[in-house]
Amino acid sequence: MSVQARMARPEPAAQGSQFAHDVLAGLTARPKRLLPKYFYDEAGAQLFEEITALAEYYPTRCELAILRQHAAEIAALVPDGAALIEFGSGSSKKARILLAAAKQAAAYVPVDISTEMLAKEADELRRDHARIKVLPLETDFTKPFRLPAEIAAMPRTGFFPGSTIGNFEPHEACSFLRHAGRMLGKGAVLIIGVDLVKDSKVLNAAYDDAAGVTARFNLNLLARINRELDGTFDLESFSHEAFYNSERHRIEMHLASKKRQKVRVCGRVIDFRAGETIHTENSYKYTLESFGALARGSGWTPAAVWTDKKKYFSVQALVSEGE
Ligand code: AVJ
Repeated sequence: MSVQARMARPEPAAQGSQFAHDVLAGLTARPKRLLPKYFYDEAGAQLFEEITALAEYYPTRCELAILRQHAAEIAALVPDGAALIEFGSGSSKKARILLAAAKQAAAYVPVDISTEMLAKEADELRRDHARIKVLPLETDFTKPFRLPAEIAAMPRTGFFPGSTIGNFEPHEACSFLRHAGRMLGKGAVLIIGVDLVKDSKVLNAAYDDAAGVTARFNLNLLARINRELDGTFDLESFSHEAFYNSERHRIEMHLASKKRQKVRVCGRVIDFRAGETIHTENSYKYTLESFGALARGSGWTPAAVWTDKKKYFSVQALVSEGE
């Protein structure tokens, strides 16, 4: 690889230091917290794939069913010669459904922080969709970023599946939607997956599965800190907790310390009380009304909503109102 090519992408050390910075800030805050975007190292991405296949984890199955059933209708919202920009593309499995139906699309821009997955999927997509320019972007989409110059003249359609928006606090979701609106342009469509409020038994089971896969996914964050930041977490002395907070309409995931203990991370000592938790994730659930209000308050007009039969999950089309 040329020096220039290497300079163009973020150095692993730079990413590590952002990770180190965020982890130390989170573990020295009260209450302790870690950012859910750090779940997805290689092991974490693999565990998340396992989660999506669990009987209790309905979101992926519901969303795929909605996308397959309404692919033609959704694809019809993509303008001729458009670039489809996906926020947090992962395996691009859902984008494949859209791209197969949206023959008029000219480019696909998967945006993700997980490099290996991004390069591998891009190669496969190029093979499967020769007519489409695949332009992967390795960046943290939770922060404003620049689109590739190749799509400057193309109309844009946003794609944000998976209910990843549920990881944001409502005010963060609002600022994300505003940035996306500015980036995609006035009149642009955003296709977004939004998980819906439902019976708390269904929600609790989805995030605390019988086989313990979600527990391993949650605990992997500590294993990652051990691996990458010289951490000394004993995974056996932390337990996975997940519950629906009905007042705040969100699943909360925590890692609870089973005892009073000290842990070292990056040379710093972190004290835990018995029972003290690290808050690792929120997964907000919306009603069609509450998400409509969030969208309208963030510069978008709801244009269409598709749900599964049980109304567990929704795929929504929003249109950008522009500045
Ligand atoms: C990828 C953020 C949509 O909130 O359902 C799954 C992550 N966490 N099980 C979700 C997750 C625990 C997932 N999102």
